[in-house]
Amino acid sequence: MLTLYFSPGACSMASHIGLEETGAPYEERPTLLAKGEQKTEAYLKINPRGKVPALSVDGKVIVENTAILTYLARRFPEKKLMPDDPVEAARCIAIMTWFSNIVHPAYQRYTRPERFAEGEAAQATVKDLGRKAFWASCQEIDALLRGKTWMMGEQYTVADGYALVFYGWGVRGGFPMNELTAYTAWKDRMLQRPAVRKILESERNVLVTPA
Ligand SMILES: N[C@@H](CCC(=O)N[C@@H](CS)C(=O)NCC(=O)O)C(=O)O
Repeated sequence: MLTLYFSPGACSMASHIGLEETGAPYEERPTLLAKGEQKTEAYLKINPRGKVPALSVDGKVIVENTAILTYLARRFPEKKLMPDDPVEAARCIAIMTWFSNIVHPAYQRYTRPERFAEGEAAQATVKDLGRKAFWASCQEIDALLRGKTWMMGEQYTVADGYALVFYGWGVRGGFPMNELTAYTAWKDRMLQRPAVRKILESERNVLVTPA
C-alpha cells in the first residue's frame, strides 16, 4: 500500500502529481502545515524532521521529493516517468536536486526570512535576496524549457510535476510569471494533463482556483 502525506500548496504537490501519474491506487493523508500537523507526535513518527512529503510503501517511509519521485519512476517503469538512458535519467535527477537544494530554499528565504536571520534589517535583506534568487531560478527554468515540450524534452517526467510547484508559488508570491513565455506555455500544457489537473483541483491550487 502506498500512502502519501502531503499538505495542499506545499512542495509535496510534486510527489502528489507524480503518484497520480503512476495510475496506482494510493491513500492520501493530508497533513496540514497551516495547522502545524507536521509537528504532531503521530506525524513525527512518520518523518522525524516534521516535513512533507513522505511516502509510506507498505510501512517503509521515503522522504524528500527527489527520492520519492525517483522511486515512483523506478517502481512503475511502464509509465515512462524518467528517461531510460542512464545519463538522461541522471540529468532528470539533477534537475530535481536543483529544485530541492536551490529553488525551494530561495522561495523560503523570500517568504520565511525569520527562519534565516534575526532582526528586521537582516530579515529584509534575506527576503530581498531570496526574491531575487527565486526569480533568477524561474528565469532559468523558462530558459531550460525553450524549444521543449517538457523539462526533459519530448518525454514527460517526474521533474515536470516538481517544476509546477514553483510556477504556482511564483503566482502566489506576486511574481510576473506571465513574462516567462516558455514556462507559461508549458504550464498551460501541464494543465491539460488529467492527473495534473486532478491534483491541482483537489489541492485547490492557485493555478486552477480563482483567488
Ligand atoms: N527537500 C524537501 C523539502 C521538504 C519541505 O521543506 N517541506 C515543507 C513544505 S514545502 C515543510 O514540510 N515545511 C514544514 C515546516 O518546515 O515546518 C523535499 O523536497 O521533500
